[in-house]
Amino acid sequence: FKHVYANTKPNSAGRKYFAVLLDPDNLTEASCLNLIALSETHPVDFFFVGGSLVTSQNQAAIIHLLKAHSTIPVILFPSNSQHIDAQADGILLLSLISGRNSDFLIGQHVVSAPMLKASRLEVYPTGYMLVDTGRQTTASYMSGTMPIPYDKPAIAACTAMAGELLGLQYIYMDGGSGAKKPIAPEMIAAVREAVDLPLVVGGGINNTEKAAIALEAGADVIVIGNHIEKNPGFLAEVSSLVSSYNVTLDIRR
Ligand code: 1GP
Repeated sequence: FKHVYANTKPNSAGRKYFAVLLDPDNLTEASCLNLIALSETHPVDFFFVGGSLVTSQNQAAIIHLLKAHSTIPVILFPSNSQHIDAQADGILLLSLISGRNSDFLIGQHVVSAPMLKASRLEVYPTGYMLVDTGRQTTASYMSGTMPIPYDKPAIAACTAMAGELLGLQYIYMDGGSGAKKPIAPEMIAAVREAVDLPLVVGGGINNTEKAAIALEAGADVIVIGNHIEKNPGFLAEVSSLVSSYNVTLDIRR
């Protein structure tokens, strides 16, 4: 994931990336192996593992499967410090900068710091911004924070700027898993314009048109979970879309 930082800074004309979000609660060994097999023929850049509320004990087994059967980097997307797992390659160290809950801004990080220092996990300091996409999401409820209003791109831009000034190295804009609609392209573009950091965008992307809109607006990494769980073939469609952007980029070079 560090090469995302290297390849996308300082503008959005860089390579695009595709991350598949695997929620341990919604996966079986068979469905996970199926996604791994699909990712052999349809490139995926990263597997993100986690969710805002993980109730099963599956996470370690899922990561084990991924590491045993795939070379795609496995990156933790943790809801709290309990979900740190040293089998993974890296971790999005999320500071929930859209919220005002100190536990998710710094508290969980204090608890995690010694574990992270002692592990070999690569740490990606990420400004995490929840955006209101029409209904309360698990992430917003569980974190006890108010998401950024859907039609307020300036708030999103200022929040991202503050994250950048504080030294965070990635911005993740999330409409929440299974969001009714994705984040508005105007907001993605405003954040893109405001900061030089790699921009990760996810939540509610359930067709290639929505994926293309997010990429066009300035997302460097798109994250898709829900719709791939329901329809694994969508992985192939998004993979082709992202590859087509990168082929065009290679031709331009
Ligand atoms: C949620 O950004 C991710 O945290 C992905 O959302 O599950 O809606 O694709 P979906």
